[in-house]
Amino acid sequence: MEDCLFCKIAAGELATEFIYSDDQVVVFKDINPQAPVHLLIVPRRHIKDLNNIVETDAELIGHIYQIAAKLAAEYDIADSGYRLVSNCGADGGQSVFHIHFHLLGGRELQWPPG
Ligand code: D5M
Repeated sequence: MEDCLFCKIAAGELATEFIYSDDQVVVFKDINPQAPVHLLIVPRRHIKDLNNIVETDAELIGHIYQIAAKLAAEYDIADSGYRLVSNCGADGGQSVFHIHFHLLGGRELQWPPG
């Protein structure tokens, strides 16, 4: 999608170092980290937000969760614990309207979030 920041990052149009990438997703460090580990898992295909997930995206979403667990193990936060979050809409705190999943860990996270 034109003028979408995460579409441009996924397409390699911006100088962003990928922690992980495959044919379905890219993963990179959040520019404004909220925890010692703060990665963004982003599907290559443009989906605006959680409201736009459809039945045929089930495999993609499952894949994203698998990648999150794999990265949590690689970053040594699997045992201590971590959070996978997708903000949706203005009240949900979404600022980039290309769906993405925040993988946060490396410190004790508070609940409820702000
Ligand atoms: O999360 C959007 C997140 O995207 C927010 O935590 C900052 C991050 N961000 C924005 N631009 C970049 C670039 N260029 N690289 C890495 N991270 C970025 P949301 O849930 O939509 O508020």
